[in-house]
Amino acid sequence: MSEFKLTSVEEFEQATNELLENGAKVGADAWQFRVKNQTPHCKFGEQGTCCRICTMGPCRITPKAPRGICGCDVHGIVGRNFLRFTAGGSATHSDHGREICHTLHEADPNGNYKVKDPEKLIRIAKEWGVETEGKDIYDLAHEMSELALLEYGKPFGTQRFLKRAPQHTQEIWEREEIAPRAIDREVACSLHMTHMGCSSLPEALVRQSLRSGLSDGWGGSMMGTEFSDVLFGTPKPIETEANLGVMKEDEVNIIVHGHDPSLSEMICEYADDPEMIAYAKEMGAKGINVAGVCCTSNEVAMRRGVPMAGNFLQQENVVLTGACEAIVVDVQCIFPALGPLSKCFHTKFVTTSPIAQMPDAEYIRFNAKTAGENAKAIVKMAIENFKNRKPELVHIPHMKQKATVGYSFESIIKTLDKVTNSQVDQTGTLMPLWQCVASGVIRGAVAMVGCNNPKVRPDTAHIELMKKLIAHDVIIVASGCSAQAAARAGLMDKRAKDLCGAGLKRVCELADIPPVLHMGSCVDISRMMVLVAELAKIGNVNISQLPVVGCAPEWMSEKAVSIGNYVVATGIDTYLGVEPYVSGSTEVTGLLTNGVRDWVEAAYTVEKDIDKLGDAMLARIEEKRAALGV
Ligand code: BF8
Ligand code: SF4
Repeated sequence: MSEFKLTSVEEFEQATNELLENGAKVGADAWQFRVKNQTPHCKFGEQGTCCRICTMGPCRITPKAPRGICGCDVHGIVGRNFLRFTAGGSATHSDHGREICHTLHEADPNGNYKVKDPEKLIRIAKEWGVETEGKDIYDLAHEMSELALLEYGKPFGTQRFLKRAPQHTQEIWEREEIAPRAIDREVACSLHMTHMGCSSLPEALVRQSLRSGLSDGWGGSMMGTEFSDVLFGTPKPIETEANLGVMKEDEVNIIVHGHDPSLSEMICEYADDPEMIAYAKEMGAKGINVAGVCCTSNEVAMRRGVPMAGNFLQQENVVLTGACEAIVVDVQCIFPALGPLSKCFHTKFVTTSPIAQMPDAEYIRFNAKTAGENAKAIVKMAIENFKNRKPELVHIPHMKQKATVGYSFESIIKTLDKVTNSQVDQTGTLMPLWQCVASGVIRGAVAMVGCNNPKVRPDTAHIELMKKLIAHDVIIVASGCSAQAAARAGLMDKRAKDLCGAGLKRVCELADIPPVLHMGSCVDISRMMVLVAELAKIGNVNISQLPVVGCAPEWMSEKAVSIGNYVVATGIDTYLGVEPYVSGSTEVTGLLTNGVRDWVEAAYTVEKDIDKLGDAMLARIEEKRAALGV
């Protein structure tokens, strides 16, 4: 086995620079250039102090003009903007979850989508009090999908999955009136509250932000994760590779990008089809290579071992290799830049969802009923495009790392079963993990999540923080683009255990795991919620007492704010490396970084200095340990 070495951010950047040079030959634009045109950013926007929710405005708050025309002050304006930002994220994740529920409704033993994890379906049905005995699994799937879809619009009650939380957490949610009702209702209510002439009280706006976030994390996202597992299989540890070097010079490269696995799963099926492979060979390629970008990549990596080409700020890079026959997208985090960029090369930019339609794309509308033929048409289009490659423009940076991914909650439990050495039977529980934490062998855990953002040197914050944390015996669970940064650097290679402190290293050896566990896409942060809930129950403590924190050091999207809100509202302190647009209001900032602690036992910390951010997390973990007396 070759010697193990992490790939450095400098090496990432070197590869990117070469690709930008490649792009320059054909006049390609890239985010690196557009950032220059957009900085400095608008101060009102940055601070959240511009209101444009009615046409008496836009109103901008300055010392000379402290109120909008309607009389709203800066705290109301900033609070409303923050709530709208959250609602955008909550709607997005949850609508993805809804699509999955609709796909479940289409599940058919002879159709495009099957039930791959019937046990999980039965488990959730029992949890929801649905009769399972003697029922055909597909009838049950349809019944469950209808119940799940009702979670979006039911007139009464709160989210079914809230019952998964410890009693104490549920009581907080009730007491603070933030237990989310129907998912769509929380989004609509947020828009209603922020309409001209409704709420301008920061407390009310921040409270609804938490509630709307919770409707995502313990509602829409959880639905997305759970029913994706039912349809496509619950992830198990699997080997894969990450970084642009996974693209292949002599094969048809199809890049899947976006979030909804209903599309990417089908593309993978057809890319494996012998008929398609034979066709690719006929067209002069050695085979078909599917690789992913963003969360879709996480989905198919976790379930199929499909390699991860890159994360958010690498999406243009895959086209700049000149070796991408098709980049196939569904929804979210897709740069509209891919349209014009693909025109500089031979690449087909294929949009598939009415939710994400863009100029300069080939639109092949994808839906559950016609998924098979749609996917086949897309794969065929990519194959036929192979001959259009311009060899002089092909440049694939030969840089990749091995990664073990697929750590769903269920597979973490199974992994722990292998290492249980106690006299008492702990099979199927988190007791071994709790014992590692309580004894101090592992000091704590950090959930590393979120995006890239040009405001942070891409991937540095993710990678440097992870290196620092594991060296201090803090285990990492990662998702989204953070997980991909880790994989590309090599932190999901089991050999990265050598970078850990002695305690975590021992745990990695015993359990045969890497120190950074890939838990999936951003909707899969719901898996992390289940993990902390169960850990708190087994340790007989409150979630807020666990030496666990969340961190999004390079976040950019509305979804990330929705996530932050539900993580905080679940009782987990959350550390951000990029400022949300709230600095214009001392009241909103004060609530988010401190005041909400009185409601939900956790709050935000914002720190742009990465080293200090890491120190703050380590200090918090040690504080929690001391308070617990462990
Ligand atoms: O949902 S981490 S850049 S890809 S928003 Fe987007 Fe951010 Fe990546 Fe997935 Ni999540
Ligand atoms: Fe201005 Fe008030 Fe209208 Fe906002 S709601 S744009 S602050 S008048």
